[in-house]
Amino acid sequence: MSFLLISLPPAAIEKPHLAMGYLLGSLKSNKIDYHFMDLNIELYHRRAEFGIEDMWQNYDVNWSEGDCFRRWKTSLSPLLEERARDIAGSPIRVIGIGANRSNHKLASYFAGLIKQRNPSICVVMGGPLFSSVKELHILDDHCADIFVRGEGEMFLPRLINALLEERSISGGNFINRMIANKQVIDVINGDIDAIPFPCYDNFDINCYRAGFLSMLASRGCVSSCAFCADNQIWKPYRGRSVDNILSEITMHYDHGFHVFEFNDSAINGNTRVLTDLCRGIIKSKIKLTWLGNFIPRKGMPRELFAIMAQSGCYELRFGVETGSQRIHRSMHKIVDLTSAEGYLRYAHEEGIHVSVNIMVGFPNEEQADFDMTLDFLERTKASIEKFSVVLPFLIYPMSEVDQCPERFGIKIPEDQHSRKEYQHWYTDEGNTLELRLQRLDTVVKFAHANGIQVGFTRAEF
Ligand code: B12
Ligand code: SF4
Repeated sequence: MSFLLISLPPAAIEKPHLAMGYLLGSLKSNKIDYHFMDLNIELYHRRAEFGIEDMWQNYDVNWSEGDCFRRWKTSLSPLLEERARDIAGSPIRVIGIGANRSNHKLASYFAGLIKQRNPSICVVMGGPLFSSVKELHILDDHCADIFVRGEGEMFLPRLINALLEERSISGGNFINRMIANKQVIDVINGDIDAIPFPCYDNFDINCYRAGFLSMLASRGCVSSCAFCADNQIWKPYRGRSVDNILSEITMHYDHGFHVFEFNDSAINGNTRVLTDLCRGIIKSKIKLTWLGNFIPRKGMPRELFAIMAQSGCYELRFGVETGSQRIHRSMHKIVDLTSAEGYLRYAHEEGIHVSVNIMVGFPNEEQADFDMTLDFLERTKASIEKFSVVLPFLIYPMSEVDQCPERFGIKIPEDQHSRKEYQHWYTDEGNTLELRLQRLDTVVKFAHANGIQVGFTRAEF
């Protein structure tokens, strides 16, 4: 055994973490001698033992901040030290760790424990955290030997082979350089049909919800919303072919998986592919259930909703955000509100559960815009089952708004030390946290008054 991939918390607990599945699929098809340590699911199942029961709640707990950081460090250190000792004394020579905004301190700490005990082990870190230089600066210089930015599947096997054979990496499609005192390899993302299918052989599948898996039919997004980081992380938008997606679905189906959640930014990035995919599922006669995100943009035919329903679509999450087309223009979001009203109704008529994402308080949102949101909801409430996400506008790290707050008239208070304080931004026109919370409260009350479920919201902001 020469390579070890580690999944750290917090990561998915209902179904296996898709990125890990993809990386394992690629290691397997490249015949790398590997092992997988799913510390996320192990710790989740042992959470009571360590007094960290609440730390996966809504995936909204930041393990790298304040009290949470202190809590896991105190309770998990003995276990992590033991694991580090085991790894250091094993034949493993290269370790891969996936890091995100929430677990980067845990990733650095664990990697540090391993390196202290065996400095010759090479630590490779990858994951969505490294997409911007700003994020690279927050990491300790020595927590890993190599930082990989971008999609890992096609590159990691080449890197492991090179490291094990102590030679330089062969082939192209990457840029190797020093950034923020770190060796950073930027992978140039390629054709996603060429990526081997995810593999879940190494997961303890009984720990997850039965028959449930994540899928990805595309990477990137056809919209460039200013508040979102996904379009910055995944560039450019690339879709898989229908045959490729169908082959993967069939493979998982044959292994007993029949509920699929598409993690795509939007399942309707390419309407033709979506239509053909649904037709392909219907033709194959496999009975599955699926759900995904849907951008309510122009040009989605009525028939598409019928085909989606027939192919097993159970729920669509519509990124409506606001009922003001003016605010959509400011957000750079390609939503067409007139079409959106129709889509919510069509989906509901076809028996698809309609979830809607709402965001209040975009920097230039005025009372008249907010009233339009309430009017939109009033007109469409008969079709809506749930507000999947209802939030005050938050500045997401790496989004356009985060990178250029002044472009949106945003002022950031100087005394902010944490993500929470960062959300106290305001504009000279009177958009304050207090106002955003009032608007949030109005939408939540609207939901309760109309029997609409409320999913993810953050009342404490
Ligand atoms: C679906 C989703 C979830 C689901 C995951 C379901 C599942 N079973 O996989 C749930 C709800 C559980 C979830 C939880 C969280 N999520 Co989330 N999630 C997403 C979303 C929408 C899609 C993820 C996905 O499937 N991507 C596809 C896979 C293939 O990509 P990937 O994960 O980035 O992995 C690739 C590369 O990063 C790299 N890579 C990854 N790990 C490693 C390791 C090594 C060694 C190497 C070399 C490469 C490598 O190769 C992978 C394959 O190409 C993304 C947004 C997006 N479009 O990516 C946000 C996103 C990943 N989530 C994010 C966050 C912050 C979280 C949370 C930490 C929440 C929080 N507390 O804030 C938690 C926990 C993170 C986790 N590890 O799961 C951020 C990460 C930002 C950052 N800078 O770290 C994103 C980018 C959203 C955003 N725009 O802010 N998430
Ligand atoms: S908010 Fe949704 S539609 Fe907009 S860029 Fe992000 S993923 Fe795409």
